[in-house]
Amino acid sequence: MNAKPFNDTFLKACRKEATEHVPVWYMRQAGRYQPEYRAIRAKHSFFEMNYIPEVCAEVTRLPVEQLGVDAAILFADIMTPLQPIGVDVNIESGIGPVISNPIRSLADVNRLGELDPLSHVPYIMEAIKILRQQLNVPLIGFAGAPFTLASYMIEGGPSKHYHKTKAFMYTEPEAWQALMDKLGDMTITYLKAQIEAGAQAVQVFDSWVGALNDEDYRTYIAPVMHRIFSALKETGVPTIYFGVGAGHLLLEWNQLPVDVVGLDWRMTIKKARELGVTKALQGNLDPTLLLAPWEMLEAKAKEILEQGTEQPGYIFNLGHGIFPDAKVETLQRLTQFIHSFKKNA
Ligand code: 1CP
Repeated sequence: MNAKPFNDTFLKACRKEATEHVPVWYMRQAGRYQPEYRAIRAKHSFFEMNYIPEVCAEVTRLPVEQLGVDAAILFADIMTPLQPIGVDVNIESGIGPVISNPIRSLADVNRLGELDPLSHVPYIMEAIKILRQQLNVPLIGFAGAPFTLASYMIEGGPSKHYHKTKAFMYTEPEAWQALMDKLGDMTITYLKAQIEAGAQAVQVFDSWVGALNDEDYRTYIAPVMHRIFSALKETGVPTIYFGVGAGHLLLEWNQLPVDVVGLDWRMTIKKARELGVTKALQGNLDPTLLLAPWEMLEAKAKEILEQGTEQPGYIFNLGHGIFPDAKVETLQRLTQFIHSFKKNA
């Protein structure tokens, strides 16, 4: 369907191979900042957009066609596999995921079912297959990491301090472990199914794990993340791990069998390298700069590009998702700027 040759710069960068230009994609590259997205969203609930593979594929392709990015990310949510295992979740406009039956006990954890991707989320697998026919850039599959999923499942929705989640972790160690085991299994099963269907890389979003200090991360989270990335390694597909405000965990992450580490804007790429991070890196423009004057945005992007290209294995991205008030034109101009960047020019 697509006459353009396949653009593999993103996959090469994941493997720390040299690339002719710096590859770029943006977290939340499909979303409310796009008039086309808003028009489709006006007709469907979030999950309906997921359930109809053609709509899911169309929304996934939007930013590839509109911005010219080097990778597509499947249009779904980290909550998508939770409904079928018994989590009553809705995505509410302007809020995010809201869960009516939050986890409060070991009994609640034990009630969660097991994910069977082919029967529970066949529409995701179908959307991936359609996209592989249509795209000339790699398709990134994704899932939420256990801590981040657990935070929604325990708090019942978005949270600032994750105090219910952390209190559960500290006071119900057996239930916490059972929950991490279940969510770990689910993440592995779900991502392997996405890879089987055609996803060419996978990103694990641990957006909120930065709420933990490094010692708690080692105790409560590192084992399940190790298990997830070890299982994915068998597939040979590149893996990416991302979190917000998690700079203090970078050395823990560097020990995981993951290929790429995603940084937010709080820590520079230079500093991450100085700390001893040896993985390929992805990031890390502060998304609020998309709302700043172009000259400021360009100067910051250039600084990040210079730091990122010090070593092979660099993918440009934002430090977190695009805000709804960003402009399509700004992202188009930024993408062109990144693609035309030449080291030491
Ligand atoms: O284009 C893309 O990036 C692909 C689609 C995608 C991805 C990768 C969506 C669509 N969600 C996600 C991941 C996701 N969902 C994360 C990890 C990345 C991150 O940190 O942003 C998280 C934490 C969620 C949970 C979630 N879903 C939120 C955040 C709430 C909070 O706690 O602050 C929100 C707002 C949603 C809804 C959602 N998911 C995706 C979109 C486009 C939207 C907005 C839906 C709408 O139109 O109402």
